[in-house]
Amino acid sequence: MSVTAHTMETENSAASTPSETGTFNVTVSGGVTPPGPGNDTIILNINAVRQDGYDGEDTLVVEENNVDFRSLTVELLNMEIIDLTNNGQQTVTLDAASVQNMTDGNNELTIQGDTATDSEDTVIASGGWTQDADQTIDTINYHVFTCISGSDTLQLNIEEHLIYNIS
Ligand SMILES: [Ca+2]
Ligand SMILES: [Ca+2]
Ligand SMILES: [Ca+2]
Repeated sequence: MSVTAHTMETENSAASTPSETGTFNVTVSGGVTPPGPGNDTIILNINAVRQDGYDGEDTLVVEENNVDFRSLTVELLNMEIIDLTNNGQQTVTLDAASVQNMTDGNNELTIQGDTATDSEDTVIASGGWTQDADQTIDTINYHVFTCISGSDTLQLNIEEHLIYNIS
């Protein structure tokens, strides 16, 4: 990044020529590109007011051991994937409303995680889900559950070998 500074006359707003030289400290907030229209990876911040993935296939990384999405205060929007990979054995709890709220108009949420024996992550979902035929997405096999919510059909894809308790 190149930064050029000029002194400025307050009387007539004339900028100095040449520009001043010196040392500048420029802080770019967090050093992280904010989410936008592309495919973003976003770390869940349960203390945030809102985390929005916007367009694109956005991955919400969960680092906590146990997250109940039904009671989070952070408003999650336009997320497509919850990633439980790494961070040990984790459990996430969802219901129909939390899936509907955190996804975009497609109402489809995919959950990926650790599948090795003794380190499986767990997904708990309530709200009246029905299991459909498994689907393979990008060579990974998923158990597929759907739920009717008003005029919308929600879809939950859970990576094979995760522990799940869906009702
Ligand atoms: Ca998105
Ligand atoms: Ca995005
Ligand atoms: Ca994990």
